[in-house]
Amino acid sequence: MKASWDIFCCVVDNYGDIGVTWRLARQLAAEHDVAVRLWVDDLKSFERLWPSVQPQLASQWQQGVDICQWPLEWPAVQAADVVIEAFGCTLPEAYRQAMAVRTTPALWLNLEYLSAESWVSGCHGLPSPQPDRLQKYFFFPGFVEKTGGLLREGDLLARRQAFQADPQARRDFLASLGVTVPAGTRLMSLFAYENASLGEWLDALAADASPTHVLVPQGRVLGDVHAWLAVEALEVGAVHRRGALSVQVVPFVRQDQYDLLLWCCDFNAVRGEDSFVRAQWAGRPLLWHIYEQEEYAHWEKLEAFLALYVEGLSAEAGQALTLLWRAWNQGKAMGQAWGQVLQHWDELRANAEKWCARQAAQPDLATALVKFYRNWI
Ligand code: TRH
Repeated sequence: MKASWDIFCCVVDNYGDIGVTWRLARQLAAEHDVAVRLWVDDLKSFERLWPSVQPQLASQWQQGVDICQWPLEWPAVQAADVVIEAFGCTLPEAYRQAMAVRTTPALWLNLEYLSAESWVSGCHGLPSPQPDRLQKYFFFPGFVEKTGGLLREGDLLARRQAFQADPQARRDFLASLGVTVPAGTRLMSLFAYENASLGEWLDALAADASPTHVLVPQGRVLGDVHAWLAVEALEVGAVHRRGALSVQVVPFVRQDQYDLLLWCCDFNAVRGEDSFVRAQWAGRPLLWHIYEQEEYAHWEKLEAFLALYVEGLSAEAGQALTLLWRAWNQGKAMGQAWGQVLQHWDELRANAEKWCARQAAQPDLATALVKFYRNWI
């Protein structure tokens, strides 16, 4: 009989929580032959990422996953063999009791947020002692050995490479979004939170000698784009030109289509957790808008990632990228840092592929979870 897995997702805000858990659920069902149930407290946010989700349904099947609305009144269900509590969301008490009365114990995993900080490898896989003989462990995704790795579907990189080697596939996908990019134009995507640095970056792109086309999926940064363009309406599809820069708002696409958007671009600005990882698999240089935490805790995460990412770069290119990322995340001037990044463009592009290959040499997160379970049984 297939092992059963329950994944619990509480949407705190934005799309990262559901983005990560949905990706994991799909991959477990598709590649590891396990029965996956995904409990989600906000199906409306889910629908944005995956429009075939019907928010009014208490349960529904999508992509081989049993998706259940996490109800206020918890139903009597049997606890699964493996229980994933994503990002510290608290399990319903009745479900905890259902775990405690199983004849064979359930494996309970607390799937944590992604971080490159060095303490992560020391905490990954540690037990979290519980009363009533429940067995809970911390499971940390990560970029280095002794962590749980990153979400990566088995065929992801082969699909990405085939797509990037096929100019017609790129043109067709962009055309489906209403986008045409003249040859020789740098294509960039911009997915970010509100950001005070944006205006200066767009100024630099507009003043550049080479043309740039920026695609902005509908979302939180649009207010800053709108203010910079100083137009009355910012409609999806319309192209706004300023000097060497053209800016176009594109629809928020289905999660698997967002990969294609990243693969099409020469440079991707991303945010949070899931888009950040997907941009790394795109093999192209990126700019990360990190999710801000209390007491500036995100800053150490940012620096820890940068320290790893620049390892393969010359000191000058590493410095240029570091300055750009710091400026973007502090709302500081971007013009000079962007100019320096352009000077090291080819090196940054080659490093993005190297980084992707280095990460792909580690087991992916879904495989690592399955292995953890097998070793634990
Ligand atoms: O949306 P995010 O900012 O999400 C989060 C949450 O805020 C979370 O609480 C926080 O802890 C975490 O970040 C760090 O960014 P993220 O993680 O990149 O999630 C966005 C998802 O949206 C991702 O799965 C990709 C998807 N997406 C689409 O499906 N279509 C699109 O057009 C775009 C732009 C994104």
